[in-house]
Amino acid sequence: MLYHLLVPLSDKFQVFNVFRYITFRTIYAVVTSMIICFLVAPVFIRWVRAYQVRQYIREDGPQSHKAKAGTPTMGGVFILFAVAATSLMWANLASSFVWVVLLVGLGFGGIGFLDDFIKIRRRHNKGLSGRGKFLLQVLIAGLAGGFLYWLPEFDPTLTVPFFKGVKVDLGWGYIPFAIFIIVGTSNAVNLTDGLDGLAIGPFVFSMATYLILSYLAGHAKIATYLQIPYVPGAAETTVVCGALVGASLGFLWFNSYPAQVFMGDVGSLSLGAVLGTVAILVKHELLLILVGGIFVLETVSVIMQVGFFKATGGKRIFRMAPLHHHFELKGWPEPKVIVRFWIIAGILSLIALSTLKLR
Ligand code: 57M
Repeated sequence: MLYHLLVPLSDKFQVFNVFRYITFRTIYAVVTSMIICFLVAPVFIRWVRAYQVRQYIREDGPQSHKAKAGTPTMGGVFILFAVAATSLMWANLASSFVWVVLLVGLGFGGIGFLDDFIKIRRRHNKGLSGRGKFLLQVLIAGLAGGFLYWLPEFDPTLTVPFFKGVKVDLGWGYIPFAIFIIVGTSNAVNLTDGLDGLAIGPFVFSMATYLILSYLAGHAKIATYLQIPYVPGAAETTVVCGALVGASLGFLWFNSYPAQVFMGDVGSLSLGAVLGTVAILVKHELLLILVGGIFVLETVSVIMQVGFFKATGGKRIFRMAPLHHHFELKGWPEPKVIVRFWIIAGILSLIALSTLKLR
């Protein structure tokens, strides 16, 4: 909004020229969405307490989680509100990339909201059916993938880290690939969100990494110098990434141990889907394996545990999956598990950025 209102006035008021710059608008998108979270979260937490929108703890979980029963949940509602309001305020709304990210986030947030709402209404930790949730996710991700595939200025080919200039043309197969990335990342973040701040911490590192990558990919000279694909229009995605980073930091303020609020599926599904979508938009999809390494590790631990459990008639590789529960049951205090996962997430983000030079 501010971009459209103030840049045209920059002839008369020179100072408004600053609103042309993506760096300026991104910095203030981070600050704005964090402040919105600081203002809205306390009101939201009081409201959900009053209306009993509280977490039901599964019986088969770690005993330490019993104390968490009743923690307000669905904090993802104010994360999404902060991101949407900030993007509308600071982003160039003529950018189709901005709308793809926002609509995927709101779509997956709607699925998560429905899931959380059913859990609360039925007073236990089982919400939407797995199949129903999955089909809705595939539908929204498919619409996003299809839109990008047919978007004239978007090149629907796959780039490979470390190999400059290598492009894999999947043809219309790009659409199921995009669905896999978006739905996979969404569910990976969802699985990870099992300890206070455990999902949002690595998400801040991942989204900050893609904030940098979207800025680099969106500028022809920089992209050419780094020999990464130049993606016209990707730079504007940087502003939405800024809103996501700011809202995540604002949420972490309240979700840090001991959590005053959980994000709920409305938060984890939407944030994961948005991370996958941005990775596709800036054409660094495969790098997500590194940037989102914590989410990958957590998901792989579940696949290994369930697979081994079925193959051996009940034996387990880990004490419990996902991986964070394994360390909890090994006796690591919750904060130690959380901060160590953050440290790994930060290192993985740095290594991912280093691949820009390793080409
Ligand atoms: C998402 N949700 C948390 C909260 C959060 C196949 C199987 C691996 C699936 C997996 C599962 O149920 N995943 C769903 C994890 C839940 O958090 C809520 O869900 C939202 C995110 N979707 O925002 O609203 C619990 O996590 C804890 N929590 C915190 N702090 C936070 O900031 O402490 C969440 C956020 C909350 C709270 O206790 O209630 C969850 O874990 O359900 N299943 C599991 O993760 C279960 N693992 C399992 O079944 N392992 C088996 C399988 C793989 C064979 C095994 O290893 O043998 C474990 N999770 C729990 N109890 N809580 C074990 C059972």
